Amino acid sequence: MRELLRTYLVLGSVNCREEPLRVLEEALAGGVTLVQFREKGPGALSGEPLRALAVQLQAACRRRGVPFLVNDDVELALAIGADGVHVGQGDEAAARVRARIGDRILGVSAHTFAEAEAAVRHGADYLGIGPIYPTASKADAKAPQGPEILRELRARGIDLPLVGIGGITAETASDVVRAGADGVAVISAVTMAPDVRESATRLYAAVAADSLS
Ligand code: 3NM
Repeated sequence: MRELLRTYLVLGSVNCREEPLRVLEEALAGGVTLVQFREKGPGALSGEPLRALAVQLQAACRRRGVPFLVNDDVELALAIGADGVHVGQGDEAAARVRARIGDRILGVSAHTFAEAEAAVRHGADYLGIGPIYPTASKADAKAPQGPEILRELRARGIDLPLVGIGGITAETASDVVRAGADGVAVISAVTMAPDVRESATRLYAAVAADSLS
């Protein structure tokens, strides 16, 4: 799990300047290690177009052997046979999701030690910790916490794989990993980059350099 979290791409059609499949394929070619389909925000797809996009993106991940997770929508994840689900604090409670998805990957967003501790007890495989830096990709994001939150969680005994999220770029990825994350989850640093493939490669290299040291 820790290696899968190194370069974690979160995306939906709303986050892409061009065809989401093309953006994803470029990002996969650049070295993305895990993908979460998160179709949220203004203009988000629903119904059959949502499912069709999920299936298309999942197929691209399969071709590369990269696990494909679905944000929030357990029904959709089960219907298409996704590799896992990521839920926030407001989504269906983690323990219930775990019961429904069996041994598929379960990721949970946590913003405090108490939330992290509860998610561990409820059977999460990894935690998404954020926002680390200010983000424009999530309308209801909480206040940025800096990499310090990761240090605090590690110091207080959270051993589960952790990924930092929120405003992270290739320039700041090192700080996030050095603070205790196994990897970084990003939307805009990759999906909005002028060169998607190159941005994924740079992100992967930044995380890998610190993971080995
Ligand atoms: N969750 P970007 S921040 C999806 O804090 C998401 O839990 C967050 O996008 C959290 O890399 C965030 O463009 C948005 O900042 C991340």
